[in-house]
Amino acid sequence: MGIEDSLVERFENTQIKDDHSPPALDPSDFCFVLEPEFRPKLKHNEFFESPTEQIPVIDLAPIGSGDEEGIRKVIREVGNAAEEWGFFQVVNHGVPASVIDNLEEQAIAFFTLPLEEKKKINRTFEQPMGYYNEELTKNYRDWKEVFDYLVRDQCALPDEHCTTEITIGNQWPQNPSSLRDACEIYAKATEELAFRLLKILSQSLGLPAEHLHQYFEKHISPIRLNYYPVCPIPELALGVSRHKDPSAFTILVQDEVGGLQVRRRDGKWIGVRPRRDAFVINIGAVFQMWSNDRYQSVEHQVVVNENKARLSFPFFFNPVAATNVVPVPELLSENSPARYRPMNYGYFMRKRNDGNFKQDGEDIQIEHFAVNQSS
Ligand SMILES: O=C(O)CCC(=O)C(=O)O
Repeated sequence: MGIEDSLVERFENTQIKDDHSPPALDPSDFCFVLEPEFRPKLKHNEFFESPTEQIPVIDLAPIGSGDEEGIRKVIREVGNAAEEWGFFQVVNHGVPASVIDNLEEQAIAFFTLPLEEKKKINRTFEQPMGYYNEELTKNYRDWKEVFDYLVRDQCALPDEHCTTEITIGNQWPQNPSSLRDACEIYAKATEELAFRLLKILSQSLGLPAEHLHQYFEKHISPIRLNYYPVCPIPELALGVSRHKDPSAFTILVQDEVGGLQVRRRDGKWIGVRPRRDAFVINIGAVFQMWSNDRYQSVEHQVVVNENKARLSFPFFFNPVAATNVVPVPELLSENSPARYRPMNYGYFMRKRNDGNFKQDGEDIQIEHFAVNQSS
């Protein structure tokens, strides 16, 4: 039996246990199979125990408590984690567990619907919000299904040629009818957390708490419901291939299955142990530029498994499209000159979104805007 026959057989066996009909993902077309160098080294449930092999967990309880010393400690811890890891978890974050549980329940009800039903709100190039099961990361098909929606219901983005602005909005499914409510309640709660974190991150750089708020008045942040079905070939495919986020930062909640992996500075992959009471926060491209590389946007990926589907909900906190992202002038000096040229955020996002649909080369990265790089 050749590798192709063996993959098809493993896939068909998995489908007997799974309820999808027709399947939303089918590896027999090989678009999921990664080159050996990109295949996962660790399983979804393999974690290291030592503190240098776990991203930091930060308790946000002092924020809003009036405990000045406690607040300073949180700001220090966040700054250190953003510098050392680009990733950390937060507990006592203020988002009620019931809001997350309710969204999980509705997301499962949606993703376990027949494919034709989900495709009624299929995402397209022109309508980037809705359901999608064909996303590419770094030119490979991801073993995942997604539902994307905007936190603010509508936003303005440059068109395909970056010549005019277009307005995009949300698409909601009729079935399950309560998904929209669950999504909107989750968006409101996590948006508040995003603004709290924005203040902490600004202060951790020595800036006034609300220094960066001006870029988020009409922010263009989407939330994604990720559903990773059981996968017959978890050692050959990934739920999401290695990538860095184009956001300012990302706030993610994951269920108990595990699968998120982060690349440490020395190149070693580390599994992020799921915690029901925590959000995972990671620095994105925009904060890396604002901080002039003090904070790192770090590669991460998602490993899938043969036994249990997984859910995660990232909130990509994105500034308004018209933002010209540059290293914050207050953080620059003669010894620390700007490492980046101005980058129009709408242009950057448009180019990144194009990469989700096309299989033709590298995604745009902030390195394209590095000083001394040709554009
Ligand atoms: O599912 C996860 O834990 C991470 C998801 C992710 O990196 C993404 O959706 O960009």
